[in-house]
Amino acid sequence: MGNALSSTQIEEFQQQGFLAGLPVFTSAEMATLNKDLPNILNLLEAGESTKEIREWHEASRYLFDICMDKRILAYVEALLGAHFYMWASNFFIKEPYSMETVGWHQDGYYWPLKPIESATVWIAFDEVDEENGAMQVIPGSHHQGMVEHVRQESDSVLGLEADVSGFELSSAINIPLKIGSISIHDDKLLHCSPCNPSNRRRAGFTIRYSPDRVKCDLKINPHFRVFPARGELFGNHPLGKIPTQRYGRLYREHKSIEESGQESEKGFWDSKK
Ligand SMILES: O=C(O)CCC(=O)C(=O)O
Repeated sequence: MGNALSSTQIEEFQQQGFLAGLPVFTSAEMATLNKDLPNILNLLEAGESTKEIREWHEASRYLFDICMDKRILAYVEALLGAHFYMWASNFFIKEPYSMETVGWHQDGYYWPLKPIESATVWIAFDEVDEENGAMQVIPGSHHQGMVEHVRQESDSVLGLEADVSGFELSSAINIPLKIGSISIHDDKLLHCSPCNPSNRRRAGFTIRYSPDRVKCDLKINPHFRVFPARGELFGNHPLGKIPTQRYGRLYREHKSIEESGQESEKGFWDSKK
């Protein structure tokens, strides 16, 4: 099949570590997705936040179909190659006036995956801009490899944040997105997002994809399940089951390296650098 991205766009991704503003869902499709979203949000129980909506594509066809949208997979194929799988998804929803932030981090630091060669698609469920807490990135930072992450006291929803002292933060840029469009970022790219002081919601849905050669340490994350996206998988990964119900949820302890308690196992972190 034809390449969904031009060679200039592929080169830009390799040099900058991200691409932004790629169109996917029409405004009519987004209207339907947003109309149906409460069916997912209503599955949260008292005291749970939208951060809990992780890997629910395994239980909800509504989310699974978004993750496997052919237009998205075509973009990802152009960047990750012919053989890759989808394995994670979650919402980053900042309600109006939310003070929550996402601290500087590299996704690859959190995941028990090697080699560090995965990509994240961020779908704008709303118009996203500087005013309502768009994601920020340091272009080209993925070339520096993995940086140390440390525990910080802050409003960040993440426990660990990257030590960005070696980076020029003034070079960070915002990633505004039109509703229904996506950005794609490399798992070594430094990124973050500020709070949302505006009166508009800022909702993004992220999906993580990895080339077949990327393997998960199942001792750290025994819940890891992959869904073949394009090409063939030879990596002997545990396969997920396509959900049959339209709206469903998981009750599951999350297992990033940090959440699994492996943070104290310096060996794993060091071997990721
Ligand atoms: O949406 C955000 O604010 C942060 C997203 C993020 O950190 C990610 O997609 O890895």
